[in-house]
Amino acid sequence: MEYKYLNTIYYPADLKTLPQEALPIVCDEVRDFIIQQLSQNPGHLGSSLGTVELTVALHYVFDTPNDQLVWDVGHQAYAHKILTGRRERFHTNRQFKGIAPFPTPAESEYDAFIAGHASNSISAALGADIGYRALEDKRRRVVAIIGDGAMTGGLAFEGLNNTSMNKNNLLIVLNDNNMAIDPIKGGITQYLVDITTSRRYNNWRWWIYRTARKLHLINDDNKGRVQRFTNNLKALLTKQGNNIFQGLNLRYFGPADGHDVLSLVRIFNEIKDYEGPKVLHIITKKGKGYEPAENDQTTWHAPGEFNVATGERRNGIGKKQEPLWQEVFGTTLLGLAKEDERVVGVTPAMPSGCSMNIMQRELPNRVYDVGIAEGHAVTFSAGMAKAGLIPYCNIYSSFLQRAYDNIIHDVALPKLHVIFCIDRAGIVGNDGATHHGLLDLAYLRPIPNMVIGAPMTGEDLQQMMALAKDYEGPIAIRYPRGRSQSYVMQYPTLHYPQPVVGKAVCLREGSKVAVLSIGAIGNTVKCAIELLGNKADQIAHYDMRWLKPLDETLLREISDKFDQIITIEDGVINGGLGSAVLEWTNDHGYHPQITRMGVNDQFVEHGSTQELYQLLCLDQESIADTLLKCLEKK
Ligand SMILES: Cc1ncc(C[n+]2csc(CCOP(=O)(O)OP(=O)(O)O)c2C)c(N)n1
Repeated sequence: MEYKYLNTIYYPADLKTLPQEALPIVCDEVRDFIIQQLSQNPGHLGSSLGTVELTVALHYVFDTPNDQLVWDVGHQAYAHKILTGRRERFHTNRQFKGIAPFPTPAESEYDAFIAGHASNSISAALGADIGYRALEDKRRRVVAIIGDGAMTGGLAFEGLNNTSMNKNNLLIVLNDNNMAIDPIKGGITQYLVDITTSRRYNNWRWWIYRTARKLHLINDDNKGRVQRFTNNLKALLTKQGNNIFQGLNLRYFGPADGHDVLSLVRIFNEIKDYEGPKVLHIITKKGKGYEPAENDQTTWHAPGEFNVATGERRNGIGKKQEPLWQEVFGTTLLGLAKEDERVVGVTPAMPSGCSMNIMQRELPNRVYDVGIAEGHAVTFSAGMAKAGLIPYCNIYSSFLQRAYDNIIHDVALPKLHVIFCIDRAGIVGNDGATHHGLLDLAYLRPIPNMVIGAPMTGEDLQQMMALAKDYEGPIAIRYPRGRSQSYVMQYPTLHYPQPVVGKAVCLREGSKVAVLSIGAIGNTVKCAIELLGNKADQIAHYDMRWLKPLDETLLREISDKFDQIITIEDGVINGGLGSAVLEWTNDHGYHPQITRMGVNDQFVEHGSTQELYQLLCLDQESIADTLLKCLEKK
């Protein structure tokens, strides 16, 4: 595309050479560029369209990368990438070996922190600000940019609290579009809607502050008192009490129009060198500048490919396909909830992502969207279980990491009946390292009282969810992103009983090597075995179904019969199924040769799931190769 200004901008230094009057045009061009690019190479559209003016103004005013921009959830940072040396490679965004989906310091010095999981920006930015001050590098400014959705996370509040306790110059930009992925409800959101401010007040306050400084009436000791005084002045002028930020002794500016780039430039120029912590509250619109995205913000958070002119999405909609795993979860949960009034759903801000919105539509009072608050979601579920409800708490595998101690302390130790439905387990694809769900099997296994299951098919998921309802105690069911497979039923020798906790299933008898898989990767194993032709008879395949408790009876049979065992899992091999089988055989005096297949000790990059499984040697062909090699062993 021919753009008057954008084609000449490679880095913020180029942007800074332009006159201010050019900035609105630059914003239009960046916005158009994002829309055109994402129509062909899918990504997070709505949030990034909402931050175009903010990003242009930040890079125009601040001295990046010396000054640090800390983005919270980097899905809003596409304009930032485009203006910081990655415009010409932006068509590779999220692709295998292309530029990373989220800000990544290893990729660019302009990316201050990893930003895939919400609500970390204030803490990280505060630490950096204090660090630079401590190291006498006071010229560096640090800005945290956080959305109102991310602001519902407890970590953000911990950061705010600490910001008010420390000497720092942090600037927090609160990007308020009144949306997360789904509409946000809750006290904080309503509160932000209610905040108003007067320009007159801010001018007054600045004047008082400067005059008082000159007259030496303000020093570091009494600054807090002066701030409280000016806050009270605001209360008088605006007929409103202190807002939460002011209550925390943070200077509050706004709300400002987050789509008026010139006024953002003016405000940043004015406040960037104010001493002390400060919050600029801006109002933006998710999907700004592209009508379909403005009108249906949830769908257009990450719409897939689309036709720019018509707004038609090309997501295979209308094609008959296997249901998504999340849809199996959503419909099953609704069915269970209709049968049993104790069943409730809990989600930390992902009702559409995990398909709990299926139940939300029919039984809205039985679904609790608690905000981006995984730890709270878990402890809240514990409380519900204590009272006798049966909470199905659905959290993506990688986000559940945020709630580790809540699982241990609040659910497992008191042995409460919380059912964890762990979506996006395994490789998730283009969202990359921050979002892969590769650790859950390993991090849940050591927790006492925890039961861990992984269905191989959609039917298995349904059965496990139903079984979990009547199981007393914590139980986790993990399943992947994407479409569920149902072809396990094609096994000729299949004897497939109703699931029982801790009972594995023999999918195929074999004479020489036993393959033990867990979860949906068992489907790939099945195809790999079929690739072996007449050698397939030598391979036995077991779907372990439960990582904990392990099916010890079956393990004994397998260990008695085979001296070669292969374990395969869609997660790290440190601590998962392979480790469990190794430990069990060792502890019970068996010494088979065990080949553990899974993800080695590494963070996995981004790319399509197919590319990544190949990279990890967990695709059909690689698994078939490993099987062949094992068969060739004496
Ligand atoms: C810890 C964590 N939980 C959930 C998510 C999934 N997630 C990604 S973006 C998002 C909404 C963020 O809302 P907001 O901060 O307001 O940004 P917006 O998308 O509105 O620009 C959610 C819930 C996440 N990235 N991290």
